[in-house]
Amino acid sequence: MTDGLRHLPGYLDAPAQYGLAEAVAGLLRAAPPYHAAMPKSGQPMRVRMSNAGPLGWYTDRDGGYRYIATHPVTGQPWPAIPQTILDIWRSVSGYEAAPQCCLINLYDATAKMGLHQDRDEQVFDAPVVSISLGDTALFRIGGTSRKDATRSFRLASGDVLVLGGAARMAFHGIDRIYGGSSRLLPEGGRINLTLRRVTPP
Ligand code: MD3
Ligand code: FE
Repeated sequence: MTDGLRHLPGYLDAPAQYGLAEAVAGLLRAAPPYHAAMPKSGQPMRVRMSNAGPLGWYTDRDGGYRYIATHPVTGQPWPAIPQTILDIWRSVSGYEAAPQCCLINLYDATAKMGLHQDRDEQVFDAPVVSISLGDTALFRIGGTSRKDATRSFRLASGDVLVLGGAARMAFHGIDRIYGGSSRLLPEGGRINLTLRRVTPP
């Protein structure tokens, strides 16, 4: 069902988590978070987002899901992906080239992300690598059809998830955030960093 999924609980120790949280705070000063909007309906997503890297994932009512090279509000290029994050990709992805997108998802205690596939990329041979910081999330993953059975597990601060093989195209989402479960982030909530290769190397 989820061949190619690797869950690495506690991959990052506490100092590494604090370092990453600091790095993300810096990225968000350069590229302030926003609410992206669903195609056609224009319904804003619950999660606030921003990006680092040459290509940022974005959606709005008229343009739909896509990758763009500049911040939708400031018009500036996205900040570079910090070296510590590139090092994590290098260590776990098994992929020859660097990720082009580091999507930053910001969850408050009430935010969720509905079941979806990641399919806006030009290449699917690279895994997706996800890093969790802050409050624990309840993650759900199924198969390549929306109707397939799903299973759930928790993603805690410092966990890394590698989605390769069949899991790369699996439906997945975040059903809930356990508010107050971590003290890493002063304001609470959860940060997810999702690393993706978008174009062929
Ligand atoms: C399984 N993010 O940004 S991370 C996303 O926690 C996204 O914010 C969720 O889904 C989050 O697209 C889940 C884990 C994850 C990320 C990408 C995947 C699981 C995945 C791609 C394919 C299959
Ligand atoms: Fe996703």
